[in-house]
Amino acid sequence: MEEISYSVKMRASTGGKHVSGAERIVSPKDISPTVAALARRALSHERGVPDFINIKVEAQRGVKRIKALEVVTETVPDAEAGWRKVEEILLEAGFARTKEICGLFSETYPMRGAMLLDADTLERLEPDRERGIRATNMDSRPSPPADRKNHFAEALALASKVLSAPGIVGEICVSDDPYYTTGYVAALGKYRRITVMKEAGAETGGRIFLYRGPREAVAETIRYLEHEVVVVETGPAEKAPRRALLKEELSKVAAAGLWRETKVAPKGVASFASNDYLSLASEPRVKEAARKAAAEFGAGAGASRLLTGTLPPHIALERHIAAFKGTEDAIVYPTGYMANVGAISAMVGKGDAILSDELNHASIIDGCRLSGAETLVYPHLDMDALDRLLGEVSWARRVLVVSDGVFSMDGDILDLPRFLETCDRHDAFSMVDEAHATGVVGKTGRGLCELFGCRKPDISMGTLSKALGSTGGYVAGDREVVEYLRQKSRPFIFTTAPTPASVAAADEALAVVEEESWRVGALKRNIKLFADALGDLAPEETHGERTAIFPIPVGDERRAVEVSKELLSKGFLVPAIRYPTVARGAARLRVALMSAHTPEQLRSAAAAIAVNCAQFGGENLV
Ligand code: PML
Ligand code: MG
Repeated sequence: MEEISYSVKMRASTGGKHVSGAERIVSPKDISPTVAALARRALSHERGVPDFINIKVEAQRGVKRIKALEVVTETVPDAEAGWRKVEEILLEAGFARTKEICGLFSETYPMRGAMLLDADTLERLEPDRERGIRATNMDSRPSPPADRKNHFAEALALASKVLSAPGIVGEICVSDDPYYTTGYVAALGKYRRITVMKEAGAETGGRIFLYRGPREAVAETIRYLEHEVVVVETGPAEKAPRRALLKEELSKVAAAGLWRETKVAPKGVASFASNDYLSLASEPRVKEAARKAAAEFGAGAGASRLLTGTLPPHIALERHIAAFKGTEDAIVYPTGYMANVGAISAMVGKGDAILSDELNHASIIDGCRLSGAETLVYPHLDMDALDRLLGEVSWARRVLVVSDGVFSMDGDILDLPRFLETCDRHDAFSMVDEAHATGVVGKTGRGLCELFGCRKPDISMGTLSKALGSTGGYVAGDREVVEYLRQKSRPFIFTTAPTPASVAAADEALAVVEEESWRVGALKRNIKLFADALGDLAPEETHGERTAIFPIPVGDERRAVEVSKELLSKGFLVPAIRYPTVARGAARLRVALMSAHTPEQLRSAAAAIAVNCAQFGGENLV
């Protein structure tokens, strides 16, 4: 044990409001790195940059050493179950008025320290109710890194000190950090971690210390809690078993209302959840093409494209896409996701820059990450911001600007002429993802260039999986660009070629789109009919055009799921879209229209949506 120890305490605030606080007890040689680490911590708190950082270093003699409480993890599915667990533990530990004790958490959030409660009479014993009791002057061995918050290690040290105080028989803690949902009950020598004690985002929390003993001894208990210097020996860090870690993460997902299921489309309901906009997945011509290709070329391609996996259907489809898009060449990937990841990561790398719209699809974001280029995110559809940012990346060797053409969760459309003009002026590569535009936007469904009557981006990406009813992704562009991708794009090179059936199906679907122009026309009529029926709930048109995607804002994640369930019970499948697909608190219903919807289905769905969104308050509706 060190001869003299020093306590190092950091408090950071902005405009008098607490931002971050932490403390360590260290030997003299560790003062300087600890001060540095605590300063870094103060400067990196998500609550913001502090304007005042106070770091106090004080010699402490007579440091007391105690053992840490034993840690037990209680995995619960949600906060309700978490609180049932708390009551169970309190009963087991011999407390009678468990409900009343738990109920007092409605008063702890504004307090700076803990509530000190007589465990039996529930009398409040803290001299200053606003301030509460602040358990400080403790650390653990080993001590967790000081430069960032470790909720668990710091709470374990605190709880161990608190339970070692004279007269203290228990502690209950709910984090005051809105997104930290794990809490604990300390009693009978154990620290029982409860995986969920509040809903994510809830501004609640606090601590209650339970006391049993004579009133005359309370002052000594408070002195011990606030001033006695205690080092807690935790031994080797608790290694949560691998499975327990996964369970804990899963219960957090559930508690936040973000649980997802793989879904089978229910029978007998009208589905507004499909991207099969032109109903080509079930078109007999398309299915027949898939069947024939499988019969002739096999179920799988058997190798990657650059070995022997390239078969006649692959060559035919790439030519057909180039003709349809009016480009020199095209390259096909097994999925749309791979097309984005593959194109972006090949076009730019270290030393390069990407400018990416903040609402771009996850596959674009993943492509940016994989590329190793510096990614700058610009505000949604803000071409002035894009222009400004492009002026700031002159250090980059190559610059790529990437945007969805139709945004998958909002259904709005990129101003392609301005986008291209801006990219050209700064000599940046332009890339547009037309996953939700192909087969939908433009008079004959050829996408944004057709809508605007403008030239093509350097990289026109799209999928075969939505309006084209099959599966896969493509990039269309000049010969040089496409050839470059064939040589450099790892998701193209290092994977087995797409199946003959999926490729032949997409090829046939393209032919149907070209030959049966009524399909695109029917989809456009349905879009107009639905927008009229929705009235004020319909999103604004962009560039005089609507797409097949209608977002209906709800806001709260759980509420969006409730509305979606309510609609399903009325025969309409309209999915709720939640974080992480969209931002937290921006949950919505997402309606996707198809050419095959009947006018009656569209009108009744619009009416049911209007009723249900009003019924749920509608305060988030614009
Ligand atoms: C806090 O510091 O906000 C309280 C943290 C409680 C930690 C619970 C745990 O992870 O064991
Ligand atoms: Mg806290």
